[in-house]
Amino acid sequence: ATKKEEVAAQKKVVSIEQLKKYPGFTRKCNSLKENLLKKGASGIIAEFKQKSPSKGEINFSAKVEEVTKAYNAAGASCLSVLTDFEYFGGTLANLAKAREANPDIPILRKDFMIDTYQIVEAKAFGADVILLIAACLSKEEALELAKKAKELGLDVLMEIHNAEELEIVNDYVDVVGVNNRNLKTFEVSVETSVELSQLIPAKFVKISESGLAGAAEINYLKEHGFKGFLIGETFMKTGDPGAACKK
Ligand code: IGP
Repeated sequence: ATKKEEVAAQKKVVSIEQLKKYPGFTRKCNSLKENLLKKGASGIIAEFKQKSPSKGEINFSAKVEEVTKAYNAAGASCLSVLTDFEYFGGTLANLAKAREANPDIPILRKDFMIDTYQIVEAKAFGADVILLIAACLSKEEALELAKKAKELGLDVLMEIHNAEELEIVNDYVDVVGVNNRNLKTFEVSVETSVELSQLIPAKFVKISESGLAGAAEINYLKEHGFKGFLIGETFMKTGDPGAACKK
């Protein structure tokens, strides 16, 4: 099923009115942007990702509560939980479990957001931040989704991977993420972040996403103004993701 069909089917099962009654819907959100700007923040956005289109299985035995708790204890600035099932094996249940285990750290719902229904759903299941992928959205769609997220008190992370996509970034966006992974070839290059860094208006907090493996790379990105670093596979592929995040 396409994401559109999937969302349409879900809407029939759980209405927006029902989602608004979930306890998560009325909680106060933790801000990713504020956390990244805190003095001494690690900037690490640690992701729970069990499989991916580029790598296949990464870690099917990991437990979301355990791993996210360990990331949190290791000093992550934010958690990222995949909820897309088809490509990443993620679920909304994983998001809810991560929230229950970690009340006070921002959590990003990682999915392909195309409908305001998913924004309400994100909040209801405990997210604080949503991802908007510029490559998947028109300028109008991005605006509608970002507006809705801010209305619900969520932070908005907009992902770009080239200069043209900066056109889609709007004033409701809190954080701009540069994806180092080329979505067509799956190749990763940290230079993508460095090249785009000067083009991103200073009012946005900048993060770098994908393919990050070590402290040297992170320091290099910090020199180019990046405050956040989204890391999944490097942690998840080890037997102990929390310990890997601590390093
Ligand atoms: C994490 P990595 O290479 O550290 O596992 O990457 C994250 O950046 C990646 O999962 C990601 C992603 C996305 C996944 C970035 N943008 C959009 C799904 C959809």
